[in-house]
Amino acid sequence: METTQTAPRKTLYSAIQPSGSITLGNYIGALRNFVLLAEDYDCLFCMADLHALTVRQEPAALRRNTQSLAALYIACGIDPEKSIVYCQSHVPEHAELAWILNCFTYMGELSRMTQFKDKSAKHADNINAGLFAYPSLMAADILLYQTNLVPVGADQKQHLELARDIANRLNGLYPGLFTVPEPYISKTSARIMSLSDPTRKMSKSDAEDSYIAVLDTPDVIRRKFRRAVTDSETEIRYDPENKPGVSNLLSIIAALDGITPEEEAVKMQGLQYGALKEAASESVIAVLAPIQERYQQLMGDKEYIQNTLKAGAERAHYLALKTLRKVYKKLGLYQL
Ligand code: ATP
Ligand code: LTN
Repeated sequence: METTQTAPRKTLYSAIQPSGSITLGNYIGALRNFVLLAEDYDCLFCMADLHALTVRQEPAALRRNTQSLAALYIACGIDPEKSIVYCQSHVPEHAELAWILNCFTYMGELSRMTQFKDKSAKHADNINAGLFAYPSLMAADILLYQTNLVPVGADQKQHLELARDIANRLNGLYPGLFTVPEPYISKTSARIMSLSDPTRKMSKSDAEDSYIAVLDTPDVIRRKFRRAVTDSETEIRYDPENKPGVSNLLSIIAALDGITPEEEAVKMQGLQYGALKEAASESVIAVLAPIQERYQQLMGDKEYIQNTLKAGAERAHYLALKTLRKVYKKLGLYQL
């Protein structure tokens, strides 16, 4: 008789901060890929609300953004029965392990992080210890679930490297404690740039006109693209160095078409910039329409969202507690 043995699936972990309206950059760079990854891996998708607190948040907005992000995860196609969708603050082990990891992370390492430098410059009046220790909380997120793979954008690579260093350091002292996570670099992940300054990445905590929100109406999307910064030439060419605005529009359309920006440039050759912007608007509107429809349905059923997050937190808590107990024991914390 034939026996079929299936290898255990690898664990994949990712998170998004509910720090504002989810942007087209978050969708193309993160959310969209999560759906495909969920087919091959055991996935946890987290709403990193504790991370969001490293920048001042308005309480009502933070609550609303967290609920909205949960609905968006599901509206984008993540199945919460298969993947674990949950909120970071609902699983207390994150903060507990973060403390432990803080005791094994050096000031020098944390001060080298470019996100810390960028965000300190942006929020000079609030350079708090949480912003500094952001990477050790992120390492805790990842290591709690003995994660194998972490899909990250270029902006998060340095943090993941640090998480690996911390895991290796602790494994050196206490063998077998953590799985050392690998970065998962998607072949199709594009970095989407700001519409008002295409040399900077599109970010949900910047001015509203600089980003397309996944929940923007078609009119707003058209208006934002019409105002997008391009250049004074007329030629459509993919050249991020010299033509960042036009290249960004090409990257957006290409990412949604599933081709390279260079191929997209060939398709769009001869068009005027106005027509290119219109093509970008229509592609984005078409992709977002079904997501927005599903989102509205989900937001109409708050009980479903709540129950889903409750079930997600329970599943996450079970796994997280297992790792935390092991850590406490190996480190010599007195167990009752
Ligand atoms: P904030 O502006 O609040 O710092 P953000 O918009 O940069 O947030 P994050 O919550 O830090 O978003 O990131 C969530 C995910 O989206 C990460 O995987 C990140 O790599 C990805 N991402 C964010 N912005 C972009 C972008 N412009 N292009 C592609 N991917 C992006
Ligand atoms: N810092 C991440 C969000 C995040 C994360 C994580 C990503 C928090 N915890 C764990 C991957 C794994 C960001 O994208 N800004």
